[in-house]
Amino acid sequence: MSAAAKRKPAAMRSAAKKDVVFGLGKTGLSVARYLARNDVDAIYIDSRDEPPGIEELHEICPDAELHTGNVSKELLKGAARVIASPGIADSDPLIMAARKVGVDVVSDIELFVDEAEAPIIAVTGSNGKSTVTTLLTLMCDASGKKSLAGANLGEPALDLLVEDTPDFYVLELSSFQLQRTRHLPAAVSVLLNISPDHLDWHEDEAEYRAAKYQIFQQAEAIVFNRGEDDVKAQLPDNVPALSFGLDAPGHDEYGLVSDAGDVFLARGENMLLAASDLALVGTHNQTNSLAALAAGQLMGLEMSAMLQMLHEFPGLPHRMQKVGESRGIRYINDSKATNVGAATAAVDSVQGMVVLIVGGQGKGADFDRLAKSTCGHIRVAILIGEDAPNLEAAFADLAPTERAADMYTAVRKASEMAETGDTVLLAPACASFDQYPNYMARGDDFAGAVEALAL
Ligand code: UMA
Ligand code: ADP
Repeated sequence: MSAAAKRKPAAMRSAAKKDVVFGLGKTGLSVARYLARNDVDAIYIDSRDEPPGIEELHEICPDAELHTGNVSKELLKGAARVIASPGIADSDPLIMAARKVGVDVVSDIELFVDEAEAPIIAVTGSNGKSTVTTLLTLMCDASGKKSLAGANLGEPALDLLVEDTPDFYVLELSSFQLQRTRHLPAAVSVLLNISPDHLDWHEDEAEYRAAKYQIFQQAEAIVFNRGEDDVKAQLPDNVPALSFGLDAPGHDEYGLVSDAGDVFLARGENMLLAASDLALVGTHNQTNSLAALAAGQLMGLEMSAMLQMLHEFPGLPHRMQKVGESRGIRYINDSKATNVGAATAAVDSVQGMVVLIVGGQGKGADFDRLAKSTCGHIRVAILIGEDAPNLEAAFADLAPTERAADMYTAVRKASEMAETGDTVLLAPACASFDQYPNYMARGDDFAGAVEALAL
């Protein structure tokens, strides 16, 4: 596999025009560090009056030209290009102004691929990205290969470049990052699944899907979910593509095979591992495991090392994490289920009835899908956060609902209404930002509330 193709480095771009770095969060600061390392001046802007990264920007670049708050569109007219942080939507007036005058708007990932000296493994999907990205890095370790993981998960991609060149960069890529990346020569591109999300950022579902398909551009090899017909239709011609799915696999594909009452992860006709030997729980994690095996095969990793990892890796925090059990009632934290597809998968992976704690910021989601596909398993849905009224409307006539003003009230109500054998599941199908700084704080609050029940 070849290293990423090279283009003109930032330092050699026109000196007359400056890059505009838009956003002073984690991404913007990583861009500042990268430009400073390359001795390139830029103009920094952020639409907030007091963005979080001001102090750090001045440490990186004491003379940085910075504009915050109500930034003039005139600034964009003379820009070489805009390097925009992922949280800023294309509908932002400054992004629209830049495009109107023909200024290119790119992601940090576009800069990263210019410099990366090792093969890039690019992972996207509506759900399962962090799990598969982490699995791949663990599988690399177990196979004696060095990998560095980052982008939407953990460190911003450009910060990975300061470390020793690894055997592989494993990048978790969001639709926001992919939408502004038009040059991605990945050694392996993995598209796990697509279900609607981020409809408050993307214009519509078609635009969200198109952003996800950007992962295929210039890929040297592809891993895809053969259960997704729309994805199959997007596969480029003449690029090796390896599929995974929950059905029986064809020759060399990855899938599930039943034998004498047991289910096995299999490659073609070869049974690899009993599904019951996976440390991860849920059918969705069987698909994630199959996708990781397929990608790992294309990366040349050792099968036995990969299978050992699947046997050991229990999953990341805040994903189907058991945080308590009492009176035969289990409490599971799946705070990272921030969209309808993830919450549906979480409910599906639970045996027995579910008391579901759900709600937050819906990002324009269609909750009817969630209510219809889960109602048979729901004892009661306890509704939290900003979108509680929309969830109440969606669950009306399908499952009982209760509102709760905060997590402690939600957990107390859930424990009162759950019956022996039930699971109390936090799978919010929403972002957390109306009530919490992030999904981790929400998950911690849930775990704290469960502990406070003094089980
Ligand atoms: N913002 C403004 N004005 C600005 C700049 C930002 O209001 O001028 C706001 C954004 O609207 C957003 C917040 O600030 O609400 C943060 O945006 P950002 O683009 O500065 O975010 P970063 O700190 O750079 O973090 C981003 C990713 N965040 C988003 O995509 C929203 C992080 O993914 C990622 O880990 C990080 O880059 C490093 O690559 C987080 C995320 O929530 C975990 N991602 C979404 C998800 O996983 O669902 C896609
Ligand atoms: P991402 O990084 O894409 O958000 P994670 O691996 O962090 O993915 O998982 C987030 C949530 O999505 C999990 O808590 C789980 O509820 C759900 N999930 C994980 N993998 C899948 C999958 N393959 N299909 C559907 N839902 C999934």
